[in-house]
Amino acid sequence: MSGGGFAGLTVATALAQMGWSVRVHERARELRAEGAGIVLWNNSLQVLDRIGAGPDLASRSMTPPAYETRMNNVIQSQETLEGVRWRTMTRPHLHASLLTAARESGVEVIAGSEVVGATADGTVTFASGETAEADLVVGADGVGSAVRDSLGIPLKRERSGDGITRFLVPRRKAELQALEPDTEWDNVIDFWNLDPRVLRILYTPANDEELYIALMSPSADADGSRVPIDLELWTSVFPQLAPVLEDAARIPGRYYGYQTTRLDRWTEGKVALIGDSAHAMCPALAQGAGTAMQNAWTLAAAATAATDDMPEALREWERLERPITDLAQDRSQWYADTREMAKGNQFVGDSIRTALYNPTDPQRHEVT
Ligand code: FAD
Ligand code: 5PR
Repeated sequence: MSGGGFAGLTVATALAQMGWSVRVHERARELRAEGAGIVLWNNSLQVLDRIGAGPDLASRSMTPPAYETRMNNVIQSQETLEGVRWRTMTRPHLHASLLTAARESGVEVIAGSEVVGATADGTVTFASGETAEADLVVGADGVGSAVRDSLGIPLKRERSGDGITRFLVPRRKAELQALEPDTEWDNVIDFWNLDPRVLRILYTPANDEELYIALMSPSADADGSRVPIDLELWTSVFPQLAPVLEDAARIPGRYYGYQTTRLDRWTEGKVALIGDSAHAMCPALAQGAGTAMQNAWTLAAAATAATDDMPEALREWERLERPITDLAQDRSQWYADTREMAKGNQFVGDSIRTALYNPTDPQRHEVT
């Protein structure tokens, strides 16, 4: 396993529980998640349940009453998402839950170990110059994947004009309530302003104490995409969020441009790619990590069921599982290009299909 992020820890845990002996090589010296908050849906929550991470995850995460969308502070929709499983949490909490599950399942996690490449026959090379052989190599080393690049798999990158800076700050619910008493401050609130200037704040409570806020602006807008944030600009457009914007302004922050990566293929011999190394996507549907964990589970199951031909089993896994991830990538890119999310009622039809998928259901590909 190359990479100890959400994809790598999930596939490692699933494989270990299915009887494999598993080693995760993580480049960073410390095992922790970068970034702020995250939304997960049924597709990944099913996987987290199956690998035993569910209860720990639930202890510090929440399901907000609704996903609200506003345009110029006018409510467009409040989607209560009846019958849809979803939860919000911080990234560090999700990572810690996965790491606990991995260790309890006997996964060996080696920090400070950088992978520089792999070959189709299952040989992995490390920055130290050492090599190792494996029956299955998984490249879960993120959007800049060394495993993917070493295999020379052709890819296409599509960049968007918009990008985002994300923060974890204290909830300050009472202060927000004092400023806007009629607002349900436990909701996810997607505050859009398109006119006269494109500025958006996605407000996501992650638990009782922590709030995830993501500030979006076009990369061409120098003040909007500046970090640390331009407090005066953001509070002038979103005065009701002033208390939490003041906290965000004290954090250095980093502006990420949206992008999609599409590969010719996700596998090469005994090597499979999952997560951002294979299918990085725009965050609109909140499915980057979700699809990473979904594909981690299905890959572990497919590799475990493989008899003597691992490369063929991996190709068949990609054939079956890739369409649902392609759909999430396409929909997320489309939302990023059109900003159609600003109209509200976004989680319907094809835009909710990945979220509803259950990768642990053995009957999921049967035509009914
Ligand atoms: P990563 O999290 O990038 O992990 C890769 C790991 O590999 C890292 O630990 C890295 O240090 C390690 N590594 C890298 N290179 C090497 C190497 N050579 N050798 C060894 N180790 C290496 N997704 C959601 O599901 N919901 C959301 O709400 C959501 N919001 C997002 C918001 C933004 C602004 C962005 C940019 C993304 C968002 N995503 C979301 C997507 C999500 O963050 C990613 O899809 C997810 O983190 C991918 O997991 P991963 O394990 O594939 O990659
Ligand atoms: N949803 C989530 C998110 O974090 C972002 C978006 C949508 C949970 C941005 O980070 O549309 O950009 C989005």
